[in-house]
Amino acid sequence: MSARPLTLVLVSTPVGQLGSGRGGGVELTLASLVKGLVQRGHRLHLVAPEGSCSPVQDARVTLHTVPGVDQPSWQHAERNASMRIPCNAVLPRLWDRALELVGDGDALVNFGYDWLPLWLTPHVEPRIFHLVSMGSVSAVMDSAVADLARWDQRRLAFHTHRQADDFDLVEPPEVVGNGFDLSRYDLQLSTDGPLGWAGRVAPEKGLEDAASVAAGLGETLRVWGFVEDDAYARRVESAVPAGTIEWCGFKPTSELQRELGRCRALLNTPKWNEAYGNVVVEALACGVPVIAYDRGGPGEIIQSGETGWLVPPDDRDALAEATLSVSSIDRHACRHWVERCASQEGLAARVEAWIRKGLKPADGTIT
Ligand code: HBI
Repeated sequence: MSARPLTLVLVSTPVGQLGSGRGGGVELTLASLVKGLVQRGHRLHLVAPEGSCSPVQDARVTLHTVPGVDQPSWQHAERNASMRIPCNAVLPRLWDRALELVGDGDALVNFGYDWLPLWLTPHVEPRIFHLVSMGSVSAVMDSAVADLARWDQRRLAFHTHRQADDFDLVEPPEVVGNGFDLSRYDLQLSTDGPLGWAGRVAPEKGLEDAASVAAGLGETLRVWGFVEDDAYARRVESAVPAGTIEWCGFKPTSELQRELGRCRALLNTPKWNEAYGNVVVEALACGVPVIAYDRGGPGEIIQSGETGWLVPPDDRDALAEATLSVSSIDRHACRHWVERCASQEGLAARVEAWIRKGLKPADGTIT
């Protein structure tokens, strides 16, 4: 007998409206999951900051928005910074609304990387689940995750094992990967295109290394992404010959995939423990091999020699060397990996299984 459909309340990140790009990778994850869960017959309430747009127009998805001030981003806070709640904060309002809505629902799923929802979980009757969106960036968050893991680790899921390894857990982690609407990405087979780089333009993404490799090869590097840190972008640009970087800006998926798909390779240079690496999968979905530091999620996603090349972290020479061998990668293999391991259908199935497991009584009694 197929399990009955669930009613779920999904709570978005408090660091930006859905659709603004300010929420980073979690926006893409949420959009994929909303589509995938609806396709599986579930009913969704989506709670997000005022000004957000729903990723799908569907009678089974209801968007609820609340006003308030963005939560300061943890990834730009000092590791030992205190938890801050701004005046008129959107975060507590998101949770006021979510807890009101879950009355007729089965569970809440949190996509924000914040202390409050983690702390709340053992104290409220509704079942709250957390898809953790980053690796370790804050001591306050590390201990909140560790505390919840000791209360009931089934409430936590991660995108990759490398991300989960950052946290003090009590049993093997639930790893759900990520998922994309592959109908939005077209496989392109040209192998003589430019080098590309994509992601939020901020220090933890390591653009300077990719720019240096492109400059060393006498090539232009096409750069897509939201410039989050202008001073950093200017520092990167001034460190290479004029014209090395072609800034392509933050593009909607349809434009991004068309332009990105023309690249002969994507360079991926994370300086932090990237939880997953959405742009890596977006490139692979278009047939673009990825040359990346063997660090964080990208180091787990890329099958070196099959869908790209992994090189020792921060080794610019190895990155340049690997760029010369990218023609040996079969671009079909890049697309096939995504179809097998990162479709939105697959993600929705893995997330549903995670939630259903967590809804069972902890002592394993049969309900
Ligand atoms: N910081 N406080 C806070 N809360 C979030 O949800 C959050 C963040 N920083 C970055 C972020 N989320 C997203 O960019 C994730 O996709 C990484």
